[in-house]
Amino acid sequence: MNLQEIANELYRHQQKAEEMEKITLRYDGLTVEDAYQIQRLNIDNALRSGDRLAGWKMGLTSKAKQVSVGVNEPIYGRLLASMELSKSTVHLHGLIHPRLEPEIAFVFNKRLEGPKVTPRDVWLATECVMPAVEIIDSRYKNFSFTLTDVIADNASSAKFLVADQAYSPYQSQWDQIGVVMRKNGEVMQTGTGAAVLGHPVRSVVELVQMIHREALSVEPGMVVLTGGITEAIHLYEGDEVTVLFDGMGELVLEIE
Ligand code: OOG
Ligand code: MG
Repeated sequence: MNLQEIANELYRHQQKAEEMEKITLRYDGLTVEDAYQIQRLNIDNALRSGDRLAGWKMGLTSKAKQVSVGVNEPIYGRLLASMELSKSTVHLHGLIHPRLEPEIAFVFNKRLEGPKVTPRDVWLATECVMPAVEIIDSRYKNFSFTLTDVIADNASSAKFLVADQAYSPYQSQWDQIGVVMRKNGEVMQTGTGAAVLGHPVRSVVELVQMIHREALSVEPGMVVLTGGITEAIHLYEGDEVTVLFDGMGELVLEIE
């Protein structure tokens, strides 16, 4: 099995926004470790063509997300600079079957590494916390995959947007932040920060421990998305999505 070839295939499908069969249907015996290796090789392709690693994302850190995709454990993915939206108008061009989910983002001013990192270490390394949304887009047909498939597909990463306003990590109890997501005025999903592993800081702890297995770390300046608080909603041209974070204003997205 040539992991580089699988990575190249996924990369092509990401670039062209063309859906594909699950890789686990075609390659027998792929492990989770292989899948993370494929993810890394895939991202190396992007880095070689001039992109930059902007940070990390955790996925499937809430029950709502796990149930909606039928995968029961947290995963991580890599965020590229090219995935970050700088304005609230989003073009669906280049996406296959995009969905949007509310998240809490951390930005760091110190390196975080090692197998024994604690929430205290995370707070000491955190510059700010921000409301965020992620647009995910599986490259697999019907948005259907196993744990191994979704890891290889960079945890369905596509785009993300963080709020204009940053907050002190100590401003809020991030597990108590309520979120209301509306589409075209209608409430679609509601949730609370605690949905993410009890507290979003736990997601950062888990990430640092997971990437330590590959001898990697969270670097100063990087952003980490801690995982969807609610189930993701489908996006279509013409939609207006607003995500209200208690006491922290609203993120508004116009889908074109
Ligand atoms: C996998 C990515 C999950 C999250 O925040 O839970 C994710 C998927 O749902 O396609 O980004
Ligand atoms: Mg997400």
